[in-house]
Amino acid sequence: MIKSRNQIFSKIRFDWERKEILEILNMPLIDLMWEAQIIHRKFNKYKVQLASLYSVKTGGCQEDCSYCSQSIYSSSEIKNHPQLEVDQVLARAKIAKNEGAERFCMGWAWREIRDGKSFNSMLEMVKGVRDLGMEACVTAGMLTDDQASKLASAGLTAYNHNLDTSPEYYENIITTRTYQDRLETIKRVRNAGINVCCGGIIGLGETNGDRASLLEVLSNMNPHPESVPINSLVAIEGTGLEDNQEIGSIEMIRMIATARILMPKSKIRLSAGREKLSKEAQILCFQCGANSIFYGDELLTTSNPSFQSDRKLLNEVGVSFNKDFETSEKTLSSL
Ligand code: SAM
Ligand code: DTB
Ligand code: SF4
Repeated sequence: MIKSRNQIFSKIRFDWERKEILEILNMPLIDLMWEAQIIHRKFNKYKVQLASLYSVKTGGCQEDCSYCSQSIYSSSEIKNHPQLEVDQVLARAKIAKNEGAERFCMGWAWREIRDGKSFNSMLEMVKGVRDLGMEACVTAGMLTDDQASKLASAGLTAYNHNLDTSPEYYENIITTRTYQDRLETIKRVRNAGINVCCGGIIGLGETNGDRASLLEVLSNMNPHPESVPINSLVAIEGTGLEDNQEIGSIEMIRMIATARILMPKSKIRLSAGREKLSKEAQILCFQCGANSIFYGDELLTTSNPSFQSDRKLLNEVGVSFNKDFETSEKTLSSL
């Protein structure tokens, strides 16, 4: 039986059970949103963090993640490129900052980080982003303790490594790297003193039970990940999941609200798939706990709402966000 509201709200917990999570996920929507809102108002202000994403190394990845256009197993037509130069990445970070982004997230289509020239450049990028006064996040696959410690010394704010789905459903999606590998990577990041950014994707063909199971793993991490990206599948042509059925916006709202209840203080990031959500659905996500978005016209290989339309939306919603931007003369596509 689901616990009373007071029990749910009384403290931050790290012992959530799958059964109770599933009950929360399946609550009448109107009650679920109310519960999530109370928690959100209690633990957080209505401020949305704007995080811009940039693909520093695109395509040619050896992993077989079946949703991903950057995997060598996909036939997606994307613009592959080797690692970009440090200056080009920092120029882009500056533009993102001028547009109001507080965090700059850099992505590498790698299975794991390898020592050498590319890693040294990654460290320079992290330092450069921090020198701009922004938070820096990297997502580049698995890493060693030594690499994590070097990233921490360079000033890295957060490392993104998603679990993607439940332990049970995982092998239907990825076979080249185990769930345990992912958990160990996250532990290394945590041990190095870097904030953990870890979430997943809905729309992979998983059940509600799998969603509860993913949330169980995340919410039993102590401390909770500082950021929890909730992506909905962008079904990209050429990937193994290109024909997956689109998920309904209410499923996204349920996932966000449940994540907010389980992890009251984490940044719950309404991530990939926002282009498919109506303005109203996004507003409901903010209302029940989403307090971060990917901000900028591009994700990694797919598009995202424009800076302008997001600023308009956030102003309409009345949540606070970093308004300290100068609209850049330069367009991002000119880079
Ligand atoms: N290669 C690194 C890794 O896998 O950790 C970093 C980049 S990878 C693209 C980061 C995350 O983006 C994935 O773990 C997945 O959760 C998300 N992602 C990738 N493609 C996606 C898609 N088509 N739809 C939704 N989320 C996606
Ligand atoms: C995350 O959870 N979502 C972002 C980021 N972390 C790296 C990536 C979304 C990728 C969407 C598909 C694409 O653009 O290729
Ligand atoms: Fe590679 Fe990351 Fe894409 Fe998986 S999600 S194929 S690890 S880039």
